[in-house]
Formats: sequence, structure tokens, C-alpha cells
Amino acid sequence: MKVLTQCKRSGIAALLAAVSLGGALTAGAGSPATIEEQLAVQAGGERVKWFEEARFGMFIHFGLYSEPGGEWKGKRVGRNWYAEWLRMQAGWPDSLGMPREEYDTLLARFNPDKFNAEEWILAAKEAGMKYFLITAKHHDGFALWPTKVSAYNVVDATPFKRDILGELAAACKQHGITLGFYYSHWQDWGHTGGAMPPWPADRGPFKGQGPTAPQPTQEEFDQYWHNVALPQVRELIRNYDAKFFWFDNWRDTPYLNDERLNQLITLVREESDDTLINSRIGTTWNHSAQNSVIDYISMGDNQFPKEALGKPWETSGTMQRSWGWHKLDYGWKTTDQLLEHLIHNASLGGNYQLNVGPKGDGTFPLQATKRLQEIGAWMAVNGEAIYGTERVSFPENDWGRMTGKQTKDGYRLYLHVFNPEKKMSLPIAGLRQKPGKAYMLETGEPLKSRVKGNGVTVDFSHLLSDERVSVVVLEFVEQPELTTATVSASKDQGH
Ligand code: JFZ
Repeated sequence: MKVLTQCKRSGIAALLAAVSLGGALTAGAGSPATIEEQLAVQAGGERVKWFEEARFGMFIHFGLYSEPGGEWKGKRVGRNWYAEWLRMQAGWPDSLGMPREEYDTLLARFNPDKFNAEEWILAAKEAGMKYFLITAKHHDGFALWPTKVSAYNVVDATPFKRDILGELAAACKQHGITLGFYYSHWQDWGHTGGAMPPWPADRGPFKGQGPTAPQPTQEEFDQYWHNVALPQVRELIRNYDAKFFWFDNWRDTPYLNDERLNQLITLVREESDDTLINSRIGTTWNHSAQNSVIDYISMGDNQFPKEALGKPWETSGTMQRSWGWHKLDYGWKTTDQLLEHLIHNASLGGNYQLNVGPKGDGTFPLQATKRLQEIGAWMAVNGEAIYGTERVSFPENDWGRMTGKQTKDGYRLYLHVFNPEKKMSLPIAGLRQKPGKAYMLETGEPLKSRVKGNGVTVDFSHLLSDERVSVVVLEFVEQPELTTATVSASKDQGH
């Protein structure tokens, strides 16, 4: 392993040297010709396996903004519902948020004395989540760990003085949860040279509205990049053994050019053989080049694709509208909606990263805890139909979604029935082979199935009516052959 790492380092260093000298790369036959190709060799593969099998993770937005919870001077924070944008959105569009000194009055108020790392990690685990992701540093620049880079962090600048990431890393290790970090590498409003909001926006609902945010020069950004961003990413890997990063960029910016993105990727690869990088690291590469150097794709916020993607992928989604705790945001999704998102993504081979915005005292909002517990109860019974499953190439069925899995006894198809009724039939478009066995996952209760029309139909007559999403298992000796014929669902009218 050590030797491999060494080779890898010198290989990338040599390539970078060649690139920076502007020299054409004279790669030998069969060796990658461009830096993108060189980096791509190391993307994906083995190290992303756990991620694909996990399917379900927790996202946490926690920081100085958690304390005021979306309200400033008695008013709801403007622009959109994102409470973590407090500094730039309070008073918007009349002002560009608030001055740094005003925001920093939150440092003295940040004292989440009920924070208990083990409680957070156990809440994730009991919800059926396999990994955990937290805002090590959001756009405001405030760090949840004692970074050596600047004093703008929880230990050096707040009365709390505890290493939040360190405590979480220990709890993750103890309870077998994989740890990763959100890191705002592009915007940083708390360090000189970091990028400011790309405002006024040139598209979207706020197009042209509000004040202009003053941006750093390239030289200033370079200082931030080399003195803050890169060293902090290194710290997160070395100190907390980050197993994946969720970098956050969503539009073209002159600050994240190829050279800088290559530096960041190279740093992560040099520091660790098994740390994943997401696609939001940058948007300047063309899509396929970018996909080749990263490990997994991040969808836009709360975006659920209709088709599978060509790489491991995830959707990060909120329970409220806001990511950070927002006490005026009552737009809570129901447990059923959250479960359906998880199942929808699993049916297309993707993950779901469900966000919680803890309150300023370090506890989860009751609404979040309730949803996590309800999802956990479902997962405890039906997790088999989620973890380690694969996408099933069926057309969508209008009764729900399907996942599949090769087990040691044969192949299992799982039918996730979204709105179960006491008596209904489930046509499975494109499946012509009758399963050896059909039964409810929860109870093992057998169900009848038959080949009908151009697909198999399962009679769903003894359903437990209190389940949110009922899972039916179909067992086959081998993975059944599927055609893409569409069959429209029919519900029996006899009840
Ligand atoms: C970003 C952050 O600005 C936000 O505060 C939160 O952390 C979220 C998870 O990520 O917001 C985004 C990022 C990407 C898009 C929209 C909002 N996008 O791709 O449309």
C-alpha cells in the first residue's frame, strides 16, 4: 500500500509539473495522457462500494446560524428559506446581509450545551442510516473543529470550546458509522480572499435583484485557496479520517479553474486512498471529464432523477425547506414523502442523504426526531429491500418502485407498494417469469402470483394496512429476464 501511494504521488507530481510548465505530455503507450485521465484512474472503483451499498445517510447543517434559527432582529431572514445563509440574507435585498462584526456577535452566543455526539450518531443509526455528513465549514467560514488555519472556529472563538468534529468522529467509530464532511471550498465569507455570493443572480427567481457582492481578485482568492481551503481539507483527512467530501459549488465561477480543482483533487488523493469526492467540487470541467475524476455525483438540492446516472450518485434532501435549523419554517415533509424519496433513489441505484438542522442548544428538533424514528421503524423491518440492492431495469410501475438483489439463495425482487390498499393487484411490467415464492417482507405471509397479459401480477389481498410502504418479496432461482414492455397498473375494484 505504502509503495503504491508513493508511486501515485510521484506520478501525479510529475504530471502536475508538466502541466504547470506548459509542456505537452509525452505519455508512454497505454498511460493516461491528460491530468484528468490520470486522476480518473483513481476515481470510483473499490473505495466507493460501501457508499453504494449504504443507500442512506444523514446530512447535518450546524453552525453559528443554528442559534438564531432563521430569525434576525425579530424578522424572518430574507431571500429564500436557507437559514444557514443568515449573514448574507438578513435584511436582503435592502442590504447585503449584515457586516461581519454583527454576525460575529453569534460567536459569544454559540454554546450548544446539550450537544451529545453519541446521541446524534445513534439517532442516525437507529433511523437506518449507514453514514454521516456534517458541515465542517459552511459558507460563513466558521469551522466546527480547532483548525490551525485561523481562530475562526468553535474552540478558539466560542465559549463552547469543544471539538465538535472530534467528538463526532469518536462516536462514528464506536458505532460503525462512516464519517464525511461538507466543506465550502469556493465561498468563504469569513476569510480574506474567499468568494462571496454570486449576486445579483443572473438566473432563477432572484435574477438581477439585490445588492452586488464584492468579489476577491484572483490573487486574493489564491491566498485563501493555499492558506485556508487546501490546509483545512488536509486537516479534515488527517485529524478525522474523512471518508468522503461533499464539496459545494453549483455554478460556473472563475475561482474554481482546472488548475485549482486539480490541486484539490490531488491533495485528497495524496492524503488518502479511500476518501470519496463528489461532483459538486466544480462545474468548469465538461461533464464527462468531471465525472471521470470524481467518485460520486451529487444531484441538486432535493432533486430526484427519473433515470439512473452513470456513476454512484446521491440526492441530498431537507425535511424542512431550510438546511440549517429554521424556527419559522413549518414546511415539514411527511415521513411517507421522505421514505418514498429514499425508495425512489434506491430503485434507480442512488443514495439519499437526509438533512437535519440541529437547534442552537445542540438538540434535534422534535419534528426531525419523530421522522427519523418512524423511518427507522420501517427500515428495521424492510431494510433488506434497500441496503445493497441494485437498480432494476423496469419501467416505473404506478403502484410504486422496485429494487433487486442477488442473495446466496437466489435472486430477490422487492416491490415497494406506495399506497397499499386492502385489496389490489400488482402488475409488474416486463416480467414474464412466475416467481418461485411471493410473500410480505414484514410478516412472511405468502401471496399469490400469476402470469397475466404481458407481465406477472401479484395478488395483494392480505395486506397489513398500517404499513406506510409495504414490501413484497418475489424469489427467483436466477435473476429473471425482463422486457421493457409497459403495463399499466390496475387496481381491483372489488372492495
Ligand atoms: C448549497 C448551499 O448554499 C446551501 O446552504 C446548502 O448547504 C446546500 C446543501 O448546498 O446550496 C445549493 C447548492 C446547489 C444548488 C442549489 C443550492 N443547486 O445545484 O441548484
